[in-house]
Amino acid sequence: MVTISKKKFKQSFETKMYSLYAQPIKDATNEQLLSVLCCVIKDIIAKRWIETNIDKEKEVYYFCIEFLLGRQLKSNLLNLDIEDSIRDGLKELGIELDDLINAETDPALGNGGLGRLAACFLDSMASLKINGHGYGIRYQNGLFEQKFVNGYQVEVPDNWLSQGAYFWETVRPNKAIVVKFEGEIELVKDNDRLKVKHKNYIPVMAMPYDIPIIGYHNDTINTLRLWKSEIQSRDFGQNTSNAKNYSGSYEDALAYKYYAEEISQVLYPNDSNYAGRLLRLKQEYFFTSAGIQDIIRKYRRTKQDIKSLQNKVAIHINDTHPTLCIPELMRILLDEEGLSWEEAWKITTNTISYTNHTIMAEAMEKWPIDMIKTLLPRIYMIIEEINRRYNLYLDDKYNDENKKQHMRIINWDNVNMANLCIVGSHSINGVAALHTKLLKKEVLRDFYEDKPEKFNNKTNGIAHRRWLMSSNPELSDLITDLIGDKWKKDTTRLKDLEKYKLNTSVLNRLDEIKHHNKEHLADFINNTYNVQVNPNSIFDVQIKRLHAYKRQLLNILNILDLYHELLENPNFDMQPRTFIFGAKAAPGYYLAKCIIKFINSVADKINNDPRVNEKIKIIFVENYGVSLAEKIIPAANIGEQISTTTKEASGTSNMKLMMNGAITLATLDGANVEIFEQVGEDNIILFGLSAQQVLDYNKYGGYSALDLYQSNRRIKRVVDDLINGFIPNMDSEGREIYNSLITYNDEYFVLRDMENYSEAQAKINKLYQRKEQWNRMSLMNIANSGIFSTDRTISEYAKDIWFKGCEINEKYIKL
Ligand code: T68
Repeated sequence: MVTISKKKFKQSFETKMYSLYAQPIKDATNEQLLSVLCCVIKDIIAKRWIETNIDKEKEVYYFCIEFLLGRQLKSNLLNLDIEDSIRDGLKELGIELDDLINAETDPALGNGGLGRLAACFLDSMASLKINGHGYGIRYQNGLFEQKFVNGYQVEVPDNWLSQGAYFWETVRPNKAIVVKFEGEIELVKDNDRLKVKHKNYIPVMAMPYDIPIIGYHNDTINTLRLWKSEIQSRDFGQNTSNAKNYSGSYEDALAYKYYAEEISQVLYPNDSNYAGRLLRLKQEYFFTSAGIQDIIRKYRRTKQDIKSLQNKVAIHINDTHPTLCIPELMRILLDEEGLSWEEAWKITTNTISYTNHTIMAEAMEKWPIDMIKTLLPRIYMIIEEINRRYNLYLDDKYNDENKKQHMRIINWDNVNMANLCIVGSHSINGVAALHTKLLKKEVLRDFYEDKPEKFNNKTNGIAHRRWLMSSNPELSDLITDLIGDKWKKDTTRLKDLEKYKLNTSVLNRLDEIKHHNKEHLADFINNTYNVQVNPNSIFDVQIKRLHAYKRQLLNILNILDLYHELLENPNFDMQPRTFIFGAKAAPGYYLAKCIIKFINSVADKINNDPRVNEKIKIIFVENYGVSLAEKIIPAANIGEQISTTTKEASGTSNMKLMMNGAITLATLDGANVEIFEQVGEDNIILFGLSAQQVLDYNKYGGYSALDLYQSNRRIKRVVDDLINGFIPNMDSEGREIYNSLITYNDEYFVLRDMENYSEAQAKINKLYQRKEQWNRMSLMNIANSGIFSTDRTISEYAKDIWFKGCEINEKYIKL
């Protein structure tokens, strides 16, 4: 553990300010002050960062195409336990720490749940002293910035590097790696072996930018290594003699520069959807090849036998985007290490493990053969051989052609990436119990029946340090006052809070804290959007990507219904509510954008209608991301988790909200099922179709949205509002949504679940009026949220997957 005295800190700060900017502190901007502070912190941790990198034990490499880190300063100070001395030291220098915390950019290098999960995993790996590092892409432009113009989503490029640099990163040109694209493969005879020669390829330089990942109150500092693509302008001792000659004309040189730099230019703004574009495939190979080459280079320096790789290295593929780790590792073992196919395959499959994050068909990556063949000729040869051998296995074992076709890695002129992952890894996991069950029973049934021992569940989690300790300090302090601070390292101890469930003063204190957080959020909303919200109203929150299956539409249609009820009956019993939405839609996802416009238009109408706006307010925050989530979640009374059952693999905002004392309003989907199991039926509000009902409807039909619309007055009333001008300026968007519900028979069962949802909302209305009971439910949620820390998730990955069968596994079994 580091310590730094206030005096020493102030000296270092001043010295750094002079050496970096040659100016007195009083002249510096907040950005400059922040950069100086980051440098001072990096100096403090440098020695330990180096020491963590001297490998002693098996290391984990977590490959993910997105890392949604959020701001780092506050969480680094928390983990290093130096916030107080730094805050005081800065104050004496005339600087407010909070100003610097807010001056930090929020790197949006991810879309949503998947990228944020990866960031929470890094935090927990470091905090559990696992040598676990992340590999990803340093996108020049992260996820677009969302603006609303007349209620429409407009995307503005994100420029997170506008300050010139990201203060936490360290670039390491001496660790750059060449990644080879295109060209031709020649097999040359070398004695009695065939050697692979890759000719006329396009070399792209992968430049590593390292971000330290600091463990909580321990000495571990891991690394998130993000690669930036560049032209290969310098020789870093890597043999590129067979590269294509691109230095002919000026045009050629420019075209090459464009080719290389484009790769890490921008994050694809899709979630739960397959991009299918050549540039995306380039990104996937770019970071997997750089990462695998980096791992092998480091391993070679240990001078250990390559056949023992699996004892020292675990490689985790987060979703299918890093699938090419499999053929890339094979390529190195075969072509560079000279191993036989069988040896290489054994090492590869024993080293690699894979997590699936979705069962939705549109998210499943399938790359056309021709695309892979042209872009990655050697990699394609290896995939073809993996497929050929796997087909022999299938033909030997099964007769059912249909089944075999479904399991093949190459089918219908595509490479099926999930199939390649399943065949090439020793472990396949889903991200919540229900999701894993659906993988085994439905989507991946054939694979599961073939090799059941490979499949396992790892229910997601959240980093409680960021999502409770750092973002809700008042609640965190109350918990510590009540049960001591052991919960910070072992969140299952939160359970001890249950003994206060009948203690009125504790319940009141909880309520006060929630109220403070609501006041803070109300101030923020007032200052930012110029809308007054009432902190005494119920704060009802739905924050997640905008997707039809997540059913923001169900939420807003129910609000419209309440609006009608209030207009018809002004004495309608209703606790005032503030409905808070935060969501970005993929730029090409038209229906999702129509829903955004619809929510904004309904908000506009209701918020400006004095007949009801004491009772209902709707706030759609612009540009939802990690920093906004940190403000909203501590203030929430209700967390809306209302996806169509079977569609949400896990969800993670459900866990963040419950841990902050919100009551979950949910379908029994994803990890909601496990939240329900933890808190019991008295402390969660459930509604909607069961998983089996959804599966049955999908299989056998039997649902008619039109019938429901025609027979249910209230449903008809809100659906008609989409097209009858009741909500102004919604002509084409309203029609689009209407068609999705009626013409296309409501694929996500919005109308089917509507009545039940509205009953659940009415139940909440009643419950909230019994304040003590509500506060008790809130306490029970906090007390039972412990298992949703990523510390639990990561210790399960450690003992069941990464360190299974290893000596050091002992250490993780005890966690
Ligand atoms: C999410 N997936 C799941 N995908 O939807 C969510 N997809 O249920 C789960 O909790 C979370 O993963 C973590 O397991 C995503 O967030 C993406 O963001 C994504 C990005 C690129 C391509 C496809």
